Amino acid sequence: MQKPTFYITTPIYYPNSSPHIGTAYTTIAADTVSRYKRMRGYDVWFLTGTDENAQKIARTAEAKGVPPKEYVDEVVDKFQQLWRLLDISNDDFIRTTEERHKVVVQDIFQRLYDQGDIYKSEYEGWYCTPCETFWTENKLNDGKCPNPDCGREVELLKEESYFFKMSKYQDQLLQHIESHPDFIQPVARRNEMISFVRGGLEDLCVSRTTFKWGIPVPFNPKHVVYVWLDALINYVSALGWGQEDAKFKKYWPAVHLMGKDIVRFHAVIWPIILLALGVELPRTVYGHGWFLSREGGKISKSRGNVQDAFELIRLYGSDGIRYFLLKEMQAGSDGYYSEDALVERINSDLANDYGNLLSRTTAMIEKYRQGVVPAVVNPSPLDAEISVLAAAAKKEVEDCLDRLDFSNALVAIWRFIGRVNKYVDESAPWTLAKNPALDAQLDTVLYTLAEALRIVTILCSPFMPGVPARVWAQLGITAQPELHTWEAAAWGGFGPGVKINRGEALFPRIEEQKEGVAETDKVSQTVASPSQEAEPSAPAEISIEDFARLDLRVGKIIAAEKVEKADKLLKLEVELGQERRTVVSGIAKHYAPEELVGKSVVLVANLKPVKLRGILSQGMILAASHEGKLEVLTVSQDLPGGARVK
Ligand code: ME8
Repeated sequence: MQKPTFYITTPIYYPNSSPHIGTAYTTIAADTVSRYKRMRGYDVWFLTGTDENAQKIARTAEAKGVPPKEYVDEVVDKFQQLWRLLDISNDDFIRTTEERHKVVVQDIFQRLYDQGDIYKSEYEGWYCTPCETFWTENKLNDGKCPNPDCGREVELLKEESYFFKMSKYQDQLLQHIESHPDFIQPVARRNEMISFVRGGLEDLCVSRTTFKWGIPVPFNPKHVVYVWLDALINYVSALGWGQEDAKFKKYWPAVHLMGKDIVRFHAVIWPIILLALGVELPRTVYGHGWFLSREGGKISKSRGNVQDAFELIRLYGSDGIRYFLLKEMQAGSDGYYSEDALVERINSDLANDYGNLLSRTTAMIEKYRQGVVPAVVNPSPLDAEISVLAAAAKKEVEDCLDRLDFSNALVAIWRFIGRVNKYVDESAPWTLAKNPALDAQLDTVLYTLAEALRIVTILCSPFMPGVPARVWAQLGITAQPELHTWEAAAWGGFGPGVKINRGEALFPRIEEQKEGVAETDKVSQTVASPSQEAEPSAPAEISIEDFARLDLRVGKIIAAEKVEKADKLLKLEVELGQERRTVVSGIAKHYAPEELVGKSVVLVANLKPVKLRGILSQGMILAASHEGKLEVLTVSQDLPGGARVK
């Protein structure tokens, strides 16, 4: 039987600066739906890409003194790298500088012109280059861009332009919006759009003549196509519309996901282009809220409040970031981003609630049943309740994801996890284990825990794709993919007799040092501290296996600086082969930062990360100390960063 199809898109982002948490949110959200739909048996097409023919890109490139294409190639590469690091499973990545896109844009422009929907006239009015938007005088706010997130200077344009007859299709669009309640979501955006269209549409200027960067109008190459007309077409050009269009026939219509800032383009201009072409309208235009910073304001490059997304992934991992963003943005509202809130969520929801449930469960199965999942003999009403709640959680996740409500889907999963953690305490397996007469009861509890974890992990997999494989390994079911599918998230799938493999913490806690801890204590976490020099009482003997648990590596110090308001601490950037780490080290009294740069030191690379003065320190460099002197251990420059020290 043919699978049902599902086509989902993100906006194509402007590659005028590196991607950030805000841009990552939409892509992660689209990825989560894609993964979920695939698990539900859909044939999914997930498209993302970059919007390259913007005037602002030409200007940025010019300011940098590089040709625009060269400039975008470099930034697009960053987008693609970031999506890989975030486990984004897009099926295609369209760049509007590609030939396959250009031919469709030109074809559509020509068709609209030939049928009289595009006409030549003159544009006189204002233009906001950062927003790539035309504004009439009466819309301006104190002579500036009226977009509440922009407010920047606008430029006066007076040039020959082609116009698109938006007004002609206004009533048809309104009728469509009103008769299709799912077309624009959530409902607040739908209402905004209805009143916007009712207010009357003006014809749209769709070409520019004052610069060359862009797609030439096919019948008048003095003009380039207006970047928004060009950009919106990506959703069909990527499917080969009007060309080899089997893909278009298969997947169209789309679900378009985006931030609320650009709903108007997708819910008004884009459908009118499609109406004019006689193409079916998108299934849904969904406008989510913005990520705001705690200090206020949308997270955006222009506000200078973005954090390097690569750095965040390196520190906290893709799954933690995905979880945080999806949980924090409630459907229909804005979300707040702060690094402290991110760490808090990772520690409480992921490390404590989920990770701890796995480690408790595997520890007890190991301790009480030699690592073998027991069979259920006689479930109690409490066990039965857990199985009913698992089914309810699954249903709720499905309902939420069907309406793109990621946050509440996660709330439903975590409500279930919370209940299971409480069940452990209520059923007190450690007490049952003391009484052989209660063996069967203990078996049931242990089985219930393993099964609950299996189901939780299936439900989490669209949100955090890096997690399941690690849980399957610990539960001993890696080689049973039939137990990982969405349908398999039904109670009782876990066969008894499976041997588990207890492993590392699923989400290591990120330690934040509390204020008030003596500086020396902090320092002792990162380097042998001179203040702790007194010969320790002879350390206990360790085995070679114990020693092998240390991951010692050569690290090249590539940057060093003082940590503000901490006279003993230096912040070091250390290179370990492909990887870079930040290490906070208590050696500021012994080394000036510049003395360290270029040294190859020895790093304990698998030390649990710890936050010092708000900086996450990932490892400890070794140093020897004696009578107030301290020297970091160095190795010769011939050894590459990352080399093992044994
Ligand atoms: O608008 N919170 O590209 P863009 C949430 N090229 N989402 C955010 C965000 C934030 N703080 N900041 C950005 C464009 N986004 C056009 C699109 S589509 C045919 C052309 C996300 O690079 C959100 O999805 O400015 C927003 O709509 C998009 O990035 C804007 O990306």
